[in-house]
Amino acid sequence: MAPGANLVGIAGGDRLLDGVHLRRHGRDEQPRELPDEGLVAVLLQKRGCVEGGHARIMTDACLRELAARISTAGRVTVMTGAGISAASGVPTFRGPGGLWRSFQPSELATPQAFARDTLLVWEWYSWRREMVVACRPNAAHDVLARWSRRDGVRLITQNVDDLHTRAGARHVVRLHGSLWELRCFTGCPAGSRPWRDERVPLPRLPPLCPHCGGHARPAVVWFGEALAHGDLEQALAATRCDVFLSVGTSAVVHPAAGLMHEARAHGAWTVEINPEATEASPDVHLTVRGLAEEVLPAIELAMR
Ligand code: BV8
Repeated sequence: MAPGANLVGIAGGDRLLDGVHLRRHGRDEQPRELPDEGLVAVLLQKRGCVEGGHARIMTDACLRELAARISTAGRVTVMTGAGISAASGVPTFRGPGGLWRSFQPSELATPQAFARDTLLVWEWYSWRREMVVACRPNAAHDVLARWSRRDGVRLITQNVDDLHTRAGARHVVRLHGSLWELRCFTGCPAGSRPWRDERVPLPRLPPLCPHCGGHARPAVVWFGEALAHGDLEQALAATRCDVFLSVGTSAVVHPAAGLMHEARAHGAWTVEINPEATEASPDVHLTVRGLAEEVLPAIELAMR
């Protein structure tokens, strides 16, 4: 790779994300083949040590530094969004073919939309269940499942696909609920506790509450609805950490998008892993422009 060339590369072949001059302090840094991992070239923008937007390729040294910070930290919190499930085949919300592309969130993911057209909303959730049931956790889910077994590691997700849990992750805080759980829409006492129903397709749409016979709804958090108190409490407690990793989220939806800022305010070193810039990019200490399913295994490898 010629010095000065524009590069943005990610393992598994180069893909031009954005052109960045490679020269830094006059020294060129070249990526090195990692055994069986192909070329891992992660563009690293390190706040405060990059001049004029110059970036450098994540060399082994940088990867090891990032890995060292994570392995030596007593408390590591990871928050994930739809991007972590992209490699599993689950469409993101705002990306190409994204869930929100053809529908406005407010059109479907709100209690008003459900009351207005219950069947339409259930057809949408049923479609998402049919899509997700055919997906498998990917390498990024697997790395976080292993990390979740370590003391001091907290895993928070905005995703409702339960792929973290299917990968074997422990203590996952599911901020926005689960596609695989239902609860009573009319709010009958017995039906207010979510029950799991993984049948695909559901025998009847809209499904009914087994307690009162009223309509059942997906046990997800819709826009305009409060997060479950316990989940938000756990998430806020997890912002008291040494390293906060934000993986695969556009950082647009609140209160989830506020957690990174909370963590930074508590003194955490904050890292974003995302192939694209997000609302959070200007505020994190470290941005790794890469795909979760490539970057997380590379970090884990460097932690060995
Ligand atoms: C509430 C469940 C109040 C349902 C979801 C402050 C400021 C502005 C607005 C608000 C605010 N506070 C509240 C609001 C309103 C609203 C909100 O945030 N609106 C946004 C749109 C501006 N928030 C709410 O309504 C929340 N509730 O505030 O209640 C309240 C309080 C008390 C009492 C009563 C009421 C509830 C929000 C939860 C909504 N439910 N999901 C369902 O899924 O059907 S949100 C849903 O969308 C997801 O769960 C997720 O949170 C969000 C999508 O975001 P991402 O996951 O980040 O996905 P996205 O596609 O955007 O980005 C993917 C990223 O991955 C991209 O950056 C891409 O580059 C990257 N990527 C792609 N491939 C990869 C990758 N990264 C790594 N590797 C790859 N391979």
